[in-house]
Amino acid sequence: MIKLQNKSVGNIIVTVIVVLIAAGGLATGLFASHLSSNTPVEQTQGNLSTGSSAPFQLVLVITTNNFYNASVGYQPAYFVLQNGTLQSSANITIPANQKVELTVINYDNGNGTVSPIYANVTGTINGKETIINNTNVNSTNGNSQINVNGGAVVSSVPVNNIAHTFTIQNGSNIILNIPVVPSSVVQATFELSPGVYTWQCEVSCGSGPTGWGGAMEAPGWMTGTLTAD
Ligand SMILES: [Cu+2]
Repeated sequence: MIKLQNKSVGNIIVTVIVVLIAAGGLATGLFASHLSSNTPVEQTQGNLSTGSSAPFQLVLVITTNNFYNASVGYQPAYFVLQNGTLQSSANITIPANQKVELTVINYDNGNGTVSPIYANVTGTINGKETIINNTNVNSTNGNSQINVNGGAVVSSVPVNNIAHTFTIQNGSNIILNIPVVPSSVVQATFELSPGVYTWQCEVSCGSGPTGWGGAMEAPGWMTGTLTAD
């Protein structure tokens, strides 16, 4: 009886091992078939994202009253709006050779001094930008002469009514220039070839006698890099 029981225990152990091996084989088979069936799906998703006409969304927010340091005080700054939070604009990354829809939300209600060449929209689709909202125009205090009624599509803005610009230049060649009027939301679509670019606001909105100190020369404030890859 004892011997028989031992045999039974042995049989149970063997059975358990066989079941485990079979289950392992089945699991491996399932995993392998899962992998093989997933491979073409992943390729399709990759094709969809790279070949899609949906533009990459880049949202920049300009705020004022950002504490710079004790001697300069408060300065305006660009931020990148990402996952619902404001993040540094020191190093902005976008996909290369893909349409980028840029939205600039500008909370700065003041204008500044800027060269007239930066009043022109440059480097965007059709050389235009859309001003979606401009509280200075919509209020009785506005002097921008821009009629915003559900969005104004413009190729330039009045030079005396520019708060900031988002500009990329290669020497004197302006690759991208988005003039942003006070208290506005501006939208434009552009595309860049691969490279590491420097972006700069061309309105002297910083500190010092020329207004080119402080924020104007500090990455993450009114300048920074933009990497397209
Ligand atoms: Cu600026």
